[in-house]
Amino acid sequence: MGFEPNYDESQVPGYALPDPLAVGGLVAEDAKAWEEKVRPATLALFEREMFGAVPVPVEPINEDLALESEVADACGGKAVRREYLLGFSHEANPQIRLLVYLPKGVEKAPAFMGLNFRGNQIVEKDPRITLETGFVLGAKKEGDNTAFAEKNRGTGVDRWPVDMIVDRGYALVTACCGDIDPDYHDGFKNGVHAMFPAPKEDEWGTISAWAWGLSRMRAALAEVPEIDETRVAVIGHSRLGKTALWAAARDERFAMAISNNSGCGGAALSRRAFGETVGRINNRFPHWFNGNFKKYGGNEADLPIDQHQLVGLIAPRPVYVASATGDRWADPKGEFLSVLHGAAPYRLYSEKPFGGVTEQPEPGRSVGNVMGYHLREGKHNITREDWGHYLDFADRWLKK
Ligand code: GTR
Repeated sequence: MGFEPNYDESQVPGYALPDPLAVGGLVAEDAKAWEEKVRPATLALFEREMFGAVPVPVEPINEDLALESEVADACGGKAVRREYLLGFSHEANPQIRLLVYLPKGVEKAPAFMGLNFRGNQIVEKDPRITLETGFVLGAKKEGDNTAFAEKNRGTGVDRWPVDMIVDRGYALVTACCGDIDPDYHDGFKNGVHAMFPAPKEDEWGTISAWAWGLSRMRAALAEVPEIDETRVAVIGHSRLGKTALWAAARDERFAMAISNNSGCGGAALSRRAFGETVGRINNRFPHWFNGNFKKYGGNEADLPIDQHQLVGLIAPRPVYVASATGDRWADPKGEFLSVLHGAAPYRLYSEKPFGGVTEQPEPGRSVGNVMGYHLREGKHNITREDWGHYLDFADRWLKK
């Protein structure tokens, strides 16, 4: 199979997108039919054909949140910073270390929750933040990664602008994605996978495990009195943007979702096969999606779903998708089109969910309504400019 990426708009194959309101013979004419029939049927298709369902554990798995540390002078004195350890009632006992920033003077803060690639110590150049000792992106699969993790201390300050976030009255919760599941193919033995039976063809890969971890993290926030766990926006960049969309689609307790440059398997329409394709992503990252998704490499037309429906599954909750001009691998146009065509379920709740937008806006301008979108000038990244738009959007929909 030739998987050379296509960057020529005229070479995008003709395609017909599945109707988000008519799935498996079920039709949603109103919000009730959407919620009771079409939404569950759509979610089941995404589980079975793409991300994979969470296997049933042998014993019920309970979680436990323990406070590890607290400092009152984080981020130049603007925030209280805590570390918590989220553990599970299983002998494999994977542990997720949460790094939490609380804005001062806010009683019950809404929060942004997102995973990071290289450990919590990237967020601030402060030696008191516990170093990630497990697998981090860019390091060796096995063995001692601590020197690499230490070298990356404070390198994520622009990606995680805590000053902006707490100034606007939001809390921030992050954890290393590798704490939930190390990002390499190990036959689903490490991370939280170790607490569950080996996955079948239709059961989870790494993205679904990350989403499961995010849900457990959100639920655990019930024990953090300064945060309002009913107002949590799940956010992610790139592969973690794919994860944020799936996390919000499967768990309606996330109040908002933000996908930054999520691309193939995230916001980008698979059928456009522009930049990264289903075949490429499955070849390079066989552990991200489930076994069934492998059928669709070079065969996108046979997918019973497309990514606009993933966006639609978040309805009626606010959703925001962002692209970057230099991130053609992630297909900015395909990311925009998912919001446009994912609006159908949203229209069962409000008239102009995307604010009447029909064309991809010029770079730098944020558009929409309860569905938001912007195209940033620049490369594949998440920046303070992106966060500025996300904070404005959250002010509109998450503030009381
Ligand atoms: C790339 C991958 C993308 C995106 C990106 C990232 O290698 O092809 O789908 O996930 O990694 O996560 O940075």
